[in-house]
Amino acid sequence: MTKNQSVLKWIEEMKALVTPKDVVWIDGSEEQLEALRKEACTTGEMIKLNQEKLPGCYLHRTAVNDVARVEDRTFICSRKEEDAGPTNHWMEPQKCYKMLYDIARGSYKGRTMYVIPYSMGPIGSPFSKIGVELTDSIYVVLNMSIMTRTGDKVWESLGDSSDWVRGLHAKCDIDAEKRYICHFPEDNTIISVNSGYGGNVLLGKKCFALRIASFLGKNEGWMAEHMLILGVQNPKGEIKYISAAFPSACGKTNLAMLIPPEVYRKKGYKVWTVGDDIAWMRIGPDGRLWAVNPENGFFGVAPGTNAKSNPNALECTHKGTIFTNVAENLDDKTVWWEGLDKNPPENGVDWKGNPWNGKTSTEKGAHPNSRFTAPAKNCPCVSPEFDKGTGVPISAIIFGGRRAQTTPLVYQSRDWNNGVFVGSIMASETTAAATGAVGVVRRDPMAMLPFCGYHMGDYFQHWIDMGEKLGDKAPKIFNVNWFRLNQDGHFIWPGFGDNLRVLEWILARCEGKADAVETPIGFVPKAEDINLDGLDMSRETLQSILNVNKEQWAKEAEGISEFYKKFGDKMPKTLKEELNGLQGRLK
Ligand code: OXD
Ligand code: MN
Repeated sequence: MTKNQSVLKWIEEMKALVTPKDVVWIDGSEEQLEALRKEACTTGEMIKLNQEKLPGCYLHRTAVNDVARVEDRTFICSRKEEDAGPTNHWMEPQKCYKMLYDIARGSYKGRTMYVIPYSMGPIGSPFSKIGVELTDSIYVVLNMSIMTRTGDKVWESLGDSSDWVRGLHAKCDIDAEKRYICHFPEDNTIISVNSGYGGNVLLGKKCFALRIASFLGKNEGWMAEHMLILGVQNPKGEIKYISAAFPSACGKTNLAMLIPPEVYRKKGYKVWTVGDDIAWMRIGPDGRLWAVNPENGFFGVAPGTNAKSNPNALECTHKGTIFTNVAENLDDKTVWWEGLDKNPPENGVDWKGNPWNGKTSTEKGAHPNSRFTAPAKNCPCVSPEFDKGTGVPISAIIFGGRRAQTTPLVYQSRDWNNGVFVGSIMASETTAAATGAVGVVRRDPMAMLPFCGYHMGDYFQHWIDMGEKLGDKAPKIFNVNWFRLNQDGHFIWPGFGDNLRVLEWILARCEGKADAVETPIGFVPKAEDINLDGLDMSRETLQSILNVNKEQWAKEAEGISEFYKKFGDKMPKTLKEELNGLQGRLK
């Protein structure tokens, strides 16, 4: 417990609002967590899995109407509407508080209020920030205990400071019509009602570590980004760190846990995972950009995770993991999802809780957005720096998306501001057209569209300001596209572990050790400078995905120009000049 007056006062206010039958303070002890797991199994909230095959693992099913983040019901309630910007939903804060309090009032009746103190980032690290989440869900307590550092140590670290993020979660009736995920950046407050799905209710993750933290970062001079962080160790034992932003379904967790191709492994290359989703980055005493992963676990998408696509992620899920909305195998109390293996259970239960025979059913066993919540320490390649709290120095920042054409395998921006431009135009195709035709392009700047807690024009300016402060110590900025298709609609680049070949060129560029060809969009590798040893790919094929097609890019520039109009006066002049520069070079 804590004597912190700002915490105690707020909890009293919230108790008076939601009227719980009792209050349980989460202390971080294994005994308390174990008692909660037992209770959740008794009530049916969780199912205990086969403890020999999956020790410490449990299964949970959400309501069928509550399986994903709800962007259309997510609000940024800054005092002024223009501060939320055109890419966020906005509501006037007092009106929103009233609406939420009316929904939450009395909703804990007969239920327990759990008080979860948590630290985003290692406790006591200068990067870290503290939050308190109140919830009426044991599932939330147990997930937060994996995803963040929780317990009494957090109170010690907070002391009597009032600098912490308030988070109220109330399950209410899981009524989709009254579901709201609301952020009050100026009050350090998050309120989430009528959901039990992770991304909406594990308030430390998207709500705090991205939406609230991006706002704090702008005001305090640091960055909260939707980025993985990985370290590449070369045969000399030197480790260089990269952070990378991709929209969902572009393989972020796979890249973060990459297994080097055999020829690289033999030479002694290794990849270390620091984070798979979020990076908090600050300028260190040496003037470089340093990053920590504020989370303590992985909330990964289960379908498609298998021994080939990501053996490290699969390994993470073998102990101490909570599965959400995957299929259950009743014969041996294990779990299954599409893409795990070719052996679905015959005697199973699908994610909706219905009897399910994976051999004959045409229905999916696991929801496409089913998840595993696994402790980071389970990861075979977790970085030794993970828990240190000093962060890792970032050499390169990578942006990427899924593009059938147009964007080459990799290119380097001309400088920092041009790199900010590259991030601001990030895009992915919503449909991977089998014919190779270009799908519908959705722009998702820096993969932050659903997560930026303030006006995106101001966010771009913040990136530009950070570059100014970093000066010549700034990381180099690159863009990658693993998803170019050939005329038959097949991926040209093998992806997965072979992406290390591209990372090697990127890191060589950072050290001034690799050549490049200048194009209108930036610097692309010479085909002979990407290592193809052990890969069945000709230099000509590689060249075909390094080429920059001026006509396609002229069309792209038109789309960017249209997209930029959205941000009105807040669109930084620097980025408009970057666009003009690109258009000029394309002529
Ligand atoms: C996530 C997401 O869950 O980006 O990480 O949606
Ligand atoms: Mn994410």
